[in-house]
Amino acid sequence: MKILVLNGPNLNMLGIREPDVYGYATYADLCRDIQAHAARIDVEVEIYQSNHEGDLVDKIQAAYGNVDGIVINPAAYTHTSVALLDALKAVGIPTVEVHISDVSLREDFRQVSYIRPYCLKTVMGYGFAGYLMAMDALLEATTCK
Ligand code: CA2
Repeated sequence: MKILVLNGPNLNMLGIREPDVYGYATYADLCRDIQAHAARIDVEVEIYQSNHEGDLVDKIQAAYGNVDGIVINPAAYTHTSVALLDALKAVGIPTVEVHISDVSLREDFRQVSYIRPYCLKTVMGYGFAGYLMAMDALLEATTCK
């Protein structure tokens, strides 16, 4: 099984500011946690981060036929991007939405997620562990079919 983990804008800045919301760990720490979990559950993983919406759309399209599941934290694009929703719908790959913070407890503008209706589930508020929970959910969903 191959999982693609996609991260949106500014997540490469983790650990640098807003530690009260996102913690002190860095993006490199997040990637290490994901790689270690992939090895534990015996799945292949590719991790990709971009600050550009079109790059994320391109990566989703390129996953078609090559990836069994997608974990995505679209960051700010969560709340704005019909393009990401359309790309996910176009490829039809099982997808889990992740947020490090609990967006349900934050500003009104973070209450909207354009991709959520497409996703198998949303994991929010568990920090980096949410990514690992999302990987487990995809493994379970795709092996229970
Ligand atoms: O909680 C999450 O994972 C978010 O997707 C993070 C996004 C935010 O726009 C979403 O509403 C919720 C922000 C990611 C940017 O993270 C920063 C990293 C370092 C310094 C400031 C922000």
